[in-house]
Amino acid sequence: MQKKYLIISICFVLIWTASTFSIAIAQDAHSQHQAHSDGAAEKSFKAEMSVPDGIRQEEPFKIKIFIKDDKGQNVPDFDMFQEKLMHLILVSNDLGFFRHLHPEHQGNGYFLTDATLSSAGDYTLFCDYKPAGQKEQLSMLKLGIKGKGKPSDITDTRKTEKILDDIKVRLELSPTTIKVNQETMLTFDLKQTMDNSPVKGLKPYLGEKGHLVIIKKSSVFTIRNYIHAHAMKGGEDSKIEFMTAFPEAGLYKMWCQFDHKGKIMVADFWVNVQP
Ligand SMILES: [Cu+2]
Repeated sequence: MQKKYLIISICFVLIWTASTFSIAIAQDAHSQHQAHSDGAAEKSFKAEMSVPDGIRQEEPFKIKIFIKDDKGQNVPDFDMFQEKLMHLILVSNDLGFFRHLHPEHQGNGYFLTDATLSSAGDYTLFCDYKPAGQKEQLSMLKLGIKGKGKPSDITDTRKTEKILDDIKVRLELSPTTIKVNQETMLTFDLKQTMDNSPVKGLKPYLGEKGHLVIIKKSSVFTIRNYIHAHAMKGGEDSKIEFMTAFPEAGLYKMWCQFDHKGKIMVADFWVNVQP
């Protein structure tokens, strides 16, 4: 009798863990969307990666990514979202290095991109894709270069201004203290350094005013550490606004990308999320 009870308990824990995990995936991949409830069974997917041996810093190399379904079969077709079939965010584990890449689909679930790493150390890849007719999926991959890396990125949450060429980017938070799970407005206000006038000549980037990736500083990353926010429509031309919530307290780094006269700029800031 006791044994039977134990088995039932274990099954319950497994089911609970599995359902919690799939909810976590859906929330992360759809952090800015309502969960879909089309009644269809949710499929799971995974990304596998192949990179050459002996990657060296500052030397370009190829990243091959294979998207497979839960039966290990290659996924043949993908839906476009934000103008691409795959968005790949490559960061160093100290979050000092950031690249936003768009691997090209070579067919049958095989994607290919070039990449270059700036120094030795460990890196994480957040791979965002949408198998045809399915929800947006997020898979995590890891790679590294052996050896001594650059000194760690300095975590400075007081810095709210950044100069990029002739543009001054100022980060505004509303409310000014970010609390966990609370909707927060993040505004990136762009001014000309020369005369402090609003920046003109912003073009849409990937179909939106700007693109924002946020990753929580962690010793071991999970997909819950990754937030992809969509820029709000309208508002002043020189202000890029995002509404998002942070699922856990802690330190987060954010990278806002925008297109200024054909050049993709990246403004990065640290924020602290209070419990
Ligand atoms: Cu992208």
